[in-house]
Amino acid sequence: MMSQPDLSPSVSDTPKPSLIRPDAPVGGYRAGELFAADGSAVDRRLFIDPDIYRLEQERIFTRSWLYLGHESELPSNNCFFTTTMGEDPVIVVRDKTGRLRVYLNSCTHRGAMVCRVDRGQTTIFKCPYHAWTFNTEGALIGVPRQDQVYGAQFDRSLLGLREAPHVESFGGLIFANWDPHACSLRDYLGDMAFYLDLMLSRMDGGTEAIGGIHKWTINVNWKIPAENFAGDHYHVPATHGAGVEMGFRSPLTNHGYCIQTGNGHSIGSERGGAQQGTAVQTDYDAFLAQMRSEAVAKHGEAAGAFVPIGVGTIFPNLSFLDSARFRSLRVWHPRGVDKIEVYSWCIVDKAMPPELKTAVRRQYALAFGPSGIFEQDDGDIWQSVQDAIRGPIGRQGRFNYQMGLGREAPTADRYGPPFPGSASDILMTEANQRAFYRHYASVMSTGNR
Ligand code: UNU
Ligand code: FES
Ligand code: FE
Repeated sequence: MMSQPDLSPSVSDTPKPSLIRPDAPVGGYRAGELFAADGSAVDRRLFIDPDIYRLEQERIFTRSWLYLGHESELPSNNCFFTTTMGEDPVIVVRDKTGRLRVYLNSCTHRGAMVCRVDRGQTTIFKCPYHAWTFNTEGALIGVPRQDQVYGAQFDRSLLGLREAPHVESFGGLIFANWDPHACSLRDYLGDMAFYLDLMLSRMDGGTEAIGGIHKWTINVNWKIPAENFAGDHYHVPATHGAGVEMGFRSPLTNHGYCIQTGNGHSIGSERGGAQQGTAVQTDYDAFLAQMRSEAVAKHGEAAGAFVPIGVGTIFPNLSFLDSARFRSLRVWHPRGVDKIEVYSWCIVDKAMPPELKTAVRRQYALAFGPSGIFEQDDGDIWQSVQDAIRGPIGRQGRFNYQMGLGREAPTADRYGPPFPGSASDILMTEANQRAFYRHYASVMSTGNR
């Protein structure tokens, strides 16, 4: 296993993080009004102002690679599911040739959702409003009484479903991007791809999502959970104190890493992994040991410390939680400035024995499903944040992210090659949140992705 890192900050090897340009316009504001240059303070209006929210929808959610679902949800051709990219509803389909495609779930006639169910298998989408019908390639193939009511000059080929220009997957995770000029998903993930690989491709055959998707609503701005999962270990002893005391979670130490991998993505990794669950589950311990040795064989000794990998957020709103008991992916779908819909998946290795998959799913549901003890702890506090910043006084001032300032250094200097990104030498730091908001500020002010 790895040796303990030196805890003294090394000034010489601390990379200069990109700073927020104070004069850059962010909607009707200047960036300097909303952010400290290093991301260590963020204006409360970011979480409550509808104009900022509208700007986020345009600048972030139409230009970022957004996670839609797991490839295992589309096992055969003509399978589909529906979700949203920001506020825009989409249909994700594996077409008749097996290609993944994403369509705006809105009829080109007069806007109705052409698909009203969560998932299924079909060769056509028939709009319930006037019954225009589209195939899984998005083409308009059926128009009731077309000859009678539209005449000869009507061109169906111009009226196909609006299609997202880029759809790609990484390690079984399907993403799409509305921006015609988007970089590749691989480039967008950047150094995060290395760690995602450690989480998703440990075993031959990769992962699958099991047990459907949990969906629920929390009255909170989407950035609060995104920054929490970016690596807010500091909240664990307080927010989840009761669960820890009752033995449903291993107590937190300050040993681990907060890693910033660029583009606003980051990982928080508790050494050895959090044991979140109801009981000792020796089967999973044995399976983890096997996963760890495979990771070590592939990437060297230090990789063992990243199995399980911990928590993390992939900018803007995909988070993961890979603990010593289960793995979950979740998307914090924005539904207005003060509301989200959470989609949450339980992920397992296909190679796991079936009984272990069942046990893992149970541990996930009891800890981080919609009624899970830790999910409930977080959701309750997050709603209280939103309630406390709604009023005219509450929306004034800034949130604070000063913890662990200046302790970041190249990950490889601390943990050796091949580990990319920049890392803090302690677990309890807000380095990841600062990286999230520096990237957020850059996207919001320049529109760059
Ligand atoms: O419990 C959580 N939401 C959590 C735990 C988040 C980040 C780090 C550890
Ligand atoms: Fe962190 Fe209150 S102590 S929000
Ligand atoms: Fe939490």
